[in-house]
Amino acid sequence: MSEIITLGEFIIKNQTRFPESKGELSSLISSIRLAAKIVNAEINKAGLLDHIMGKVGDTNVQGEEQQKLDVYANEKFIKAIKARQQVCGIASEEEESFIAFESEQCRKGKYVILIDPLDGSSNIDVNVSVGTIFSIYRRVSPVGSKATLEDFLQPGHQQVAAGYVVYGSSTMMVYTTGDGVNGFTFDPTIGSYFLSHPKFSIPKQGQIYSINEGNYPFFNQSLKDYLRHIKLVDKESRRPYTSRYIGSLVSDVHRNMIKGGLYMYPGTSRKPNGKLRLCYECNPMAFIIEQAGGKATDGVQRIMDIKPTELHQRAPLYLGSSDMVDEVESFLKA
Ligand code: P6P
Repeated sequence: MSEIITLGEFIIKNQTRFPESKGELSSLISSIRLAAKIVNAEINKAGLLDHIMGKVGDTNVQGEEQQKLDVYANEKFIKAIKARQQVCGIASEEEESFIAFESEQCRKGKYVILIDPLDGSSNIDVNVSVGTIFSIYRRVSPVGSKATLEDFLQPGHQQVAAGYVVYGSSTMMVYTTGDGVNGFTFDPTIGSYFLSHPKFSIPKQGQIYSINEGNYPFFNQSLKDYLRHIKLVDKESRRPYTSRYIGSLVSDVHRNMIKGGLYMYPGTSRKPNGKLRLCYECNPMAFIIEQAGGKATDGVQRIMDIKPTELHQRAPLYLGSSDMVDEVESFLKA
């Protein structure tokens, strides 16, 4: 039995990696831990309490129906993060613009955070797993001033931390601060997260591919050629691959992290930049995947090298096992 380490103990043990941060980053990650517990408790009751089921009637900045739980999750994460007075601002999928925290203490914060508070929320009403995604940067604006948009539009390789919470058959928090990826499973009987998946390492090759093939008519020919290739029967390369698509980025990526695989949300003739948002979905997942030994590209370039120009901009995403990303890129670049 490996050593029993709580997430709190792990955060403290690892904060020595950021000598310039006097525990700010630890406190910030800890606030995410707390908010995830609160959201998890509500998600687990979603089938019982109609006040959190279904749609809130509004649409978010993406024009997507807002589910009541993603509004709830957004409020809880913003409140928990703001209360720690460690970040100067936050950007969220559910907020049109970034929020610059006004207090003097917050303006001294060295970090900004971007979140997708409840990704895959359309799955809530059908009891399929959903997730939270977060990304943390050092601010580029002067400490003591108000956060600026530039603080949030940094390329992904500038991230100091990124992670996700998957509210699945069990609730897990998986995150990196640039020194590998570790997974913590929540024990609701104790109310703590325990280290359950130390040092994630995604297999270089896998046989699982995740894509919404309902969009096939709108894929470009090179992607269609790849999808045909992986369906051919070839014992040596263990083709045909297996299709697994949950419709929840966090869940599909989490499975691929463990078993190996490739998640794709490509650009199409209808949506040339795909559906996923660069700043708070693609970049944090790319940081995590690369730290676990995988790859993440937009089909042409490394996701984390893209310089964002808009907070909610979208990017095509291919991420997972490095050999599988290389293989699909060989078709896309042919
Ligand atoms: P589609 C959820 O809305 C999400 O952002 C990801 O979590 C998921 O992988 C994808 O969109 C599903 O999109 O178009 O296949 O339903």
